[in-house]
Amino acid sequence: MRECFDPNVYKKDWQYQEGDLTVTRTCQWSAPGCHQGCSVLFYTDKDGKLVKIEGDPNSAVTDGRLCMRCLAMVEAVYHPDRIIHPMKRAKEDRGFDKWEQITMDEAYDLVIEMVNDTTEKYGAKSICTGAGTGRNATWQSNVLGHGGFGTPNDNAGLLAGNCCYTPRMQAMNALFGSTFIADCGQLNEKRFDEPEYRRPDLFIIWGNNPVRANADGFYGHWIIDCMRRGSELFVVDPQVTWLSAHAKMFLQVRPGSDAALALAICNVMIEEDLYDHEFVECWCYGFDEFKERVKEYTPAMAAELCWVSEEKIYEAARLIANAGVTTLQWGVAVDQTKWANGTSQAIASVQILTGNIDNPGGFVAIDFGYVQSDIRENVSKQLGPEVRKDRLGDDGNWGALNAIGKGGHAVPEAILHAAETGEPYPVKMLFLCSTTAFTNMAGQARRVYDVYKEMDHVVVCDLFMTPTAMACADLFIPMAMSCERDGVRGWYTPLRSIVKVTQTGEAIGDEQMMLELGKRMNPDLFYWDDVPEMLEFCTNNMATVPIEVSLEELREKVIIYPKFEYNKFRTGKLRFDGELGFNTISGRVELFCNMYNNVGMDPLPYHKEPPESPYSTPELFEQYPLVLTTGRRSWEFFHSEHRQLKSMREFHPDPIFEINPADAEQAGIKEGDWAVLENSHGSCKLRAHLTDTMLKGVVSAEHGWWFPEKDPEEPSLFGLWESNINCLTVQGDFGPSGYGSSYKTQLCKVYKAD
Ligand SMILES: Nc1nc2c(c(=O)[nH]1)N[C@H]1C(S)=C(S)[C@@H](COP(=O)(O)OP(=O)(O)OC[C@H]3O[C@@H](n4cnc5c(=O)[nH]c(N)nc54)[C@H](O)[C@@H]3O)O[C@H]1N2
Ligand SMILES: Nc1nc2c(c(=O)[nH]1)N[C@H]1C(S)=C(S)[C@@H](COP(=O)(O)OP(=O)(O)OC[C@H]3O[C@@H](n4cnc5c(=O)[nH]c(N)nc54)[C@H](O)[C@@H]3O)O[C@H]1N2
Ligand SMILES: [Mo]
Repeated sequence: MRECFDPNVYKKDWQYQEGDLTVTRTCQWSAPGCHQGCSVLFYTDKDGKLVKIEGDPNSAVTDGRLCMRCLAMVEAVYHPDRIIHPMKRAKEDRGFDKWEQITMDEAYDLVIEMVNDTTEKYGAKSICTGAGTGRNATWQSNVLGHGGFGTPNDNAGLLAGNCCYTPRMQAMNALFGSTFIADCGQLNEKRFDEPEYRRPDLFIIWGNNPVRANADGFYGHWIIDCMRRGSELFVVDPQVTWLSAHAKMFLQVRPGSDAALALAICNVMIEEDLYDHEFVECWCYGFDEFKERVKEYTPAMAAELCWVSEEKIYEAARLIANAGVTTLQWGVAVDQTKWANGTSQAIASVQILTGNIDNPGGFVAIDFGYVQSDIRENVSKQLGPEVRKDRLGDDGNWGALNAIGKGGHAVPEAILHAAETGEPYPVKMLFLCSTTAFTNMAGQARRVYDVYKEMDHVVVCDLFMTPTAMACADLFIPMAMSCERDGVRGWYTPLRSIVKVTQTGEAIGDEQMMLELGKRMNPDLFYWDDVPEMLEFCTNNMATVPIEVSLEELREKVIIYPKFEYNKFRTGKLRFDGELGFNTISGRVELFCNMYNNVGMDPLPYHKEPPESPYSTPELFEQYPLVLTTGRRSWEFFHSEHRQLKSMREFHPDPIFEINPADAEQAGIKEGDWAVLENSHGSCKLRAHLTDTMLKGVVSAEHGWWFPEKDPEEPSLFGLWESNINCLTVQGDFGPSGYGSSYKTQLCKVYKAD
């Protein structure tokens, strides 16, 4: 490892003094929200107040780097808008700023009262818990719901078609039997000095902007570390990104056409005999059927659909096939189309044909190391199958993979349907941790808002008063920032400590709240004395990463790397039975997918047009002549968060949409104009940013916008409806699997606002 900083200043002890300040080496996860878990130095003063945060140069994970949101942490922690005491409100005052501060004990009693009331009237399953994306808050409310409230129903964040990572994860599960990620050397502490490691020659970056998003445990700058060592990039995106500007080749595609492009690339790789014969013949299943299928996807056909040239598709296939070691880094754009399954399968197939599977620098199978999932599993085991009984979405009406429970949670659309119709039973109480549904997560904001308003009881556990909490919460429980909670970070490897260094008001960590409420409701199950004891139990009982470690040891070591191995399919380490090969039905990588076939889905990858597109609905396209993709991430915000931070709003004051200058001219829009984006589902208002980086015919609009500075009460709700792009998206139009939704494949028109 390099040491270009002063080791006398940046020490390796987990905690040390620097003048009057105590420095703690640990990781920052959430709150505020993020997927990463960057290694940080928290500086606290004599009174235990956080005064500064820096990146930890002694971390092999992030090497001292931090993003702008993390650098502004002190501003977030001590923000005057933060809610730091529990508050309740009468049901008739929903939507109005009429809160009454209560004690934490009163808050717990109130939750129990609400749970009992709902259970007596309708049964516990009428309670739904909700958690958002991969913050350090995805499991606690689920576990509490299952083990404390006694409901099988989680997932009331209502992400349409579970279209975040679930489709890709499921494709990997069905095709490979494990989860795979790009190997940037991050799985070993020695990184590039690990003798077995070699960097990829080519990254395939598909529908993803990892340097901004650092999504799903994958730190984007790992790619840059590889680029510095010679890796090249192939990027597929409708917009020029920093990475695509540095790419060997960039294909600027129409949103929603990715599967056609991937299958055409496969077509050329097979036609020109450029695929890896050893891998395909020895380790893949269903090549002949796959080969037949991709014959339909000629470069000429794909070129027309994707809005790229035929030559470029040939060139892409040759580049990928001849590159040497290639790896795949894909993003949520793959999931955010109705046909997410076929698309994930198609893109994964490109990688499979290169044969770079579980090899150094390739697409590698990882131990999930997902502490949260393991806790859930452990609780479920103790509760037995009863807790799953009658879960919403298990009745077979919500897509083929949901029908066999592959989603792992209640199905968002089934929850929504139950709440709207009372079928098969009503939904009457929501317990929400880390999600704002109609502000940001759900696809059809107004519809979800209507449903939430009708609930008997709503509890929101959050940091700030959000539009969702203001609209419908009866009880608000104030949650802790990352630096205010002890925890364990496990999302892939390595394992990282999360150390509490300060406390603000009565703010409480999600796990502590879960434990305290759990103890009151089901003490046999929530038997741990305190959070550290519970976390130690969890860490030492992870199904996926066998590490025995005390919390104290983890705290002192800061980061622990479990041993990582390559080529596990060649040594019998991927399959449940220890045989060679992959953990799939055939034991091979399935180009023809048996699991899909067994549940009545198309076993082969395919392209279908989005439900609304220039080709599937040409008449609608006349009315709404632009393709709309939404929610590309920005540096300053994590979803609906960070809008109250001055330092972020200085860089990014307003919601924007990006549009090619030629399209803007046609619509009579100039740089900075407020404009209305409208389609058959609804409309909202954003500011135009004219940029040549955007593919002509496509607009890209931001998501998650509300305005903490505006009137908090109904009907404004912090200006929620002004710029809410999820007024233009849908909920309930998922693909055959039950996954996928059109967040990134809508149509719209654009005109200047008054
Ligand atoms: N700063 C920040 N980081 C985040 C988040 C955040 O809100 N803010 N959110 C987190 C979450 S939950 C997630 S899921 C991840 C997502 O992170 P990413 O996977 O990077 O997702 P996006 O930024 O939505 O889109 C990435 C790229 O896809 C392109 N794109 C849009 N439509 C299409 C399409 O149809 N096809 C193709 N090929 N490309 C398309 C966009 O132009 C963009 O450059 O980020 C996580 N990280
Ligand atoms: N149009 C469009 N919509 C999208 C997307 C898109 O690309 N386009 N992306 C979708 C995707 S991929 C996702 S994953 C969803 C994400 O949607 P969500 O995960 O629901 O994100 P938020 O709406 O920001 O709500 C998160 C709330 O949790 C709070 N919070 C932060 N950290 C913690 C914590 O540790 N504990 C607790 N209890 N609370 C915390 C925050 O203050 C915030 O109010 O959005 C989806 N919505
Ligand atoms: Mo996401």
